[in-house]
Amino acid sequence: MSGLRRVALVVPALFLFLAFSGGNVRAAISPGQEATDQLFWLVLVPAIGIGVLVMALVAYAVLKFRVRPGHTVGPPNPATNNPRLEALWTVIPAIILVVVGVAAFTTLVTTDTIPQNPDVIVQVNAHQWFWNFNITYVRNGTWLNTTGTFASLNTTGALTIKAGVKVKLILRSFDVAHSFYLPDFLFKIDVIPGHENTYWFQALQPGDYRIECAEYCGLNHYSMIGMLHVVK
Ligand SMILES: [Cu+2]
Repeated sequence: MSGLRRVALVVPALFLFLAFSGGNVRAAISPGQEATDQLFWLVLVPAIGIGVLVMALVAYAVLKFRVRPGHTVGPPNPATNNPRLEALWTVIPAIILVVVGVAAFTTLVTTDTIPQNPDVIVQVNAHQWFWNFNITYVRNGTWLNTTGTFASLNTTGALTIKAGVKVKLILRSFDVAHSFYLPDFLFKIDVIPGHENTYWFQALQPGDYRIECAEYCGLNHYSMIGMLHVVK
């Protein structure tokens, strides 16, 4: 086996190994995070393979066809117009684009379909410079909290949610534009004055997750940090 052929086999194998071992290290944090990560690896691994192949072909052509003593003139009748080759390099990228398009669309269906019957509705109120949460538990279409004694719970800075419940978010800003960012869940949604945005998540793993503001919103933007506590 030639050195070049060995590299052509080992490099994609290495990337596939890294992709699948890296992708499976942590259990899914939410359905949206899992779908987004899968799409990321599905695009990244072939993209690296194609990138390596193109760079290898460029390096091969540069070395093989460089101008050097005794090799200053090209072949007398270079081959042109190869319909088979042209069909291949049109059809293969088209197939890749269709696969990526379908995968991206199915990912969006998972991440952006807000449940019709959420277990909890959280109104996220963005202020300069803190997050305030109005938490309402929804059971059988009626608005109740866990104990059934009051309609909602209001907290600032931290939000506690049970693992597994479907949470619908209604996001409002009371001053300037902010952005509600849950890095571990791989989602970010704008919070804009005068407009309500809605989104959702379902936390699958108990733990503490950072909430950040991802839109520069003034002097203390950096301190606009909150915490999502997911409990069993
Ligand atoms: Cu902000």
